[in-house]
Amino acid sequence: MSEAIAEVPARSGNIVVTPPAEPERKGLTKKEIAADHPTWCPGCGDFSVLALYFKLIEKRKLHHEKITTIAGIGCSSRFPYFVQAHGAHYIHGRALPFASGISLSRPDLHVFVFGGDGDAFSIGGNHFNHTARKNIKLTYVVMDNWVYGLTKKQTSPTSPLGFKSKTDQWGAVDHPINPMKQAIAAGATFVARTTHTNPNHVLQMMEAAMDHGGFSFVECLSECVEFYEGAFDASNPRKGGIFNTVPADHDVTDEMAAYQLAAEPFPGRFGIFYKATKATKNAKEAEINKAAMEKTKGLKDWQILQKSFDRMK
Ligand SMILES: Cc1ncc(C[n+]2csc(CCOP(=O)(O)OP(=O)(O)O)c2C)c(N)n1
Ligand code: SF4
Ligand SMILES: [Mg+2]
Repeated sequence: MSEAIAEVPARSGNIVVTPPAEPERKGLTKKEIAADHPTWCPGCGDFSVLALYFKLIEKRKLHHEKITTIAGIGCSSRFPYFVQAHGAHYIHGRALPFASGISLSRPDLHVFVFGGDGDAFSIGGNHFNHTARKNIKLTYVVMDNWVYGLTKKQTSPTSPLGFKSKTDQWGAVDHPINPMKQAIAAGATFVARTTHTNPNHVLQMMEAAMDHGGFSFVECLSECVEFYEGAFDASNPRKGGIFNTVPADHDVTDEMAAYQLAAEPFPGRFGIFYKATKATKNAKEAEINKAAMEKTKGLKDWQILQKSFDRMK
């Protein structure tokens, strides 16, 4: 029975039978979605990102069947293990193609992807660019610690010049990538930057990203206290640094202005750099599917298949 019909009181002789009201559904609490005790090192920045994800789920009353949490490999990518919800800890660098499949086949879900700088910009670099240009509806939070944490201190694509690691004992010689510039250039339609030391700001950025109708990317500075302690002190007022937000008059639709913000030297700016409205791959594919369904209406699967073979003759 449809909901519209159920709302009309049913008549049985002269007695009006009103169906019982549906109990109001409660949102999930942190206690319900927090899984195993996170195994990150004490003080790791990733803890605060996880706590704020729980807060987001609580605040927006997202239910289990409406969210999925995906990651690749790395300390940060252990994220889905610590969330008691649907999700997957996938292959190193391949979280985005996996999440894209989910987003395209289940447009009703909020698809969240979490990972690290190595996962996103080294092994998964290509996937990052292509997911961005396709504007697939999902939210990607990269917990950038400027190092490979899980494998114990190798140079990552965001490590600054001179960073001494197991792969660069005399200091990194390769120029680091700038995640914000790369995201804008690749065609991401929502590009924001935040840091784990400012919880309100992280929540604000994740919420805005979730509400964006397309590929949303958030770079979240997340300190690796074990292998790159103090990396982000210059952005933390509690450590004598400065937390500079995006200027109030910044036009988020202006791509060139977004590049200019991204080009500012560290600690740079925090907030939404760029936001554009563009058709998603989800919407375009849905149109194609609808047209194809219309064309083959009333036909059995085998008849559609036969038509394809006939065309090939
Ligand atoms: C195909 C493949 N290559 C290499 C590895 C080894 N590996 C695991 S995690 C990782 C880097 C993780 O760095 P990052 O993505 O920055 O995450 P973090 O641990 O810093 O959060 C590497 C190289 C792997 N698991 N699979
Ligand atoms: S090694 Fe670094 S990134 Fe990994 S859990 Fe420890 S502090 Fe966090
Ligand atoms: Mg890393």
